[in-house]
Amino acid sequence: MEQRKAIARPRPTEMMAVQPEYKIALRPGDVLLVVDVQHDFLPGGALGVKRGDEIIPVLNRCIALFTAKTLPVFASRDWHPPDHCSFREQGGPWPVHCVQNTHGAEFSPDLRLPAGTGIINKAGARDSEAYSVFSGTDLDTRLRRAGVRRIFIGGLATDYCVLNTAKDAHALGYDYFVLTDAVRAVDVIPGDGDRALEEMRRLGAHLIESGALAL
Ligand code: VGL
Ligand code: ZN
Repeated sequence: MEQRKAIARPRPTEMMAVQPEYKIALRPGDVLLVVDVQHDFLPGGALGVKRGDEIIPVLNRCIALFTAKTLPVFASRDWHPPDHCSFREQGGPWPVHCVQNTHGAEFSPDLRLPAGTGIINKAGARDSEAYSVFSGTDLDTRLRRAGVRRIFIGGLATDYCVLNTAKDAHALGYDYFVLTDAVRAVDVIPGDGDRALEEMRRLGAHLIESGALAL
């Protein structure tokens, strides 16, 4: 009998993404939302997300597509005061990260944000955590003013800010897409990122690879 090699099973993230031949043409009403691509969430940072840097070239290609169609790009920053309640010193779960006006809170210089990018600072109040980019910000107002209907989401981290942003996008009635090759997870518990993607899919998120975006 011939011995057959085991066939690698696709990871859930890959199975849930649409096939590359599936194309989504960008149109007026679309926005790209780049979540928290800041030094502290990148490898070597205070709360570095494993392989988080791999999403930067992917996001840069997305930014180029949106810019080519003169569609808006928004970018969020986790923007904590030095004594934020999410820090361990205050009894929270995280190391000190993304403190306002520090190097760790700056966008990666490799991320090519276009002139006119809408900047959203979040979680700036000491006593409340805010993972969603909608939480305590004017993002919804600004998107509505810009006539946005479909939100394309990439960034960090899948299991925290991306997940909670997607939940709010759902609650607010937007059509929303998660760019599966443009997100990475903290994975405090292994599989958190894949479970977050599954939860978003269940809520109606379209999980797509960035290669599906077309002009
Ligand atoms: C985030 C943990 C703590 C995120 C922010 O941007 O996903 N995660 N603060
Ligand atoms: Zn934070």
